[in-house]
Amino acid sequence: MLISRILGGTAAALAGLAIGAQAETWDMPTPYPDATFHTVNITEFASDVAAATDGGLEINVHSAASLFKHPEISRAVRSGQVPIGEFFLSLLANEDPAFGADSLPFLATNYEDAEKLWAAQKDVISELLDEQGMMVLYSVPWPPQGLYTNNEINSVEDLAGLKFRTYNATLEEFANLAGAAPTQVENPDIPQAFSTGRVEAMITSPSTGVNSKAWDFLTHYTDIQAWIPKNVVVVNTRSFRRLDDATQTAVLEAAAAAEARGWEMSRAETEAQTAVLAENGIIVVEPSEELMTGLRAIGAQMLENWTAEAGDAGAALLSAYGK
Ligand code: PCA
Repeated sequence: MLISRILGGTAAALAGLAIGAQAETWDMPTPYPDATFHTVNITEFASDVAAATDGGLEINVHSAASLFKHPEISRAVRSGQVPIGEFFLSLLANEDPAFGADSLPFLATNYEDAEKLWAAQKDVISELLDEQGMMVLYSVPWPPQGLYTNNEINSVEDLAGLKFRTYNATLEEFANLAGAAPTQVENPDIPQAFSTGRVEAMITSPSTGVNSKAWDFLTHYTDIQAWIPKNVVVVNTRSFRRLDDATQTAVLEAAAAAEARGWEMSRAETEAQTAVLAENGIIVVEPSEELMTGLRAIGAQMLENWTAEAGDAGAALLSAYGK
């Protein structure tokens, strides 16, 4: 009795060890809160990987920049501190302008064009990340970016002097050209930045407006549909290669499914979350012709600056995109 119990226990312990030796856990830092559709999609990606590998690879999602601050996530994956992570693609525009193409105002403003732009960007970006020991798993866009304010905005002049929340260098340039006063605020800090008066206007998606309860501190949403920026999920190449073949395949298949699902979620969010803004009292406005003309002029100026900085590689990217 006793012996069999001991032997049974040992067998169970050995089985546990065997599973323990094979199973791997990946910590995955992401910048956005749990309710954000990107995070929901990533959670599903993680459970797809766990299911396809019978628990052999568990991805532990650390949302809302809880493990690394957003600007540190790409470096954490690059250095192998974590094997996988998500970040806002255009944050890397300071390394190469190609990363910032999707944040240029009025270059791609609908999903069809956003898909073409991603097709034109993907190889260039994959190569740049490969040089840093990273691989692109997939990329998902935010809905078209709109303008949140506390008054009706009829022209670019109405933006003059507004304390403007920004999320990357491109948006900062935009705010400066519009005569506003840019301040970088990370996504999870938006409600506090508005309630304490650090900022009083922003450009972002209906999704982020809803996730940050914009109606608590803003009154107007002007649907300018200015650009469609993307998040990207990357892995450290060495961490990926250490996985056995079947696990690598499971990750790539789950990534392809997450990309397709994410683009669908994004499209669906555009209308649904704009409606939620209105339901909560935000006045949703179609932009005036005067405002759009002024904003497009800023976009043209920014594209010119970008093209000058991006040189031949930038020209090739734009021609692959069809511009
Ligand atoms: N939401 C993110 C980035 C773009 C978007 O729509 C943010 O505002 O932080």
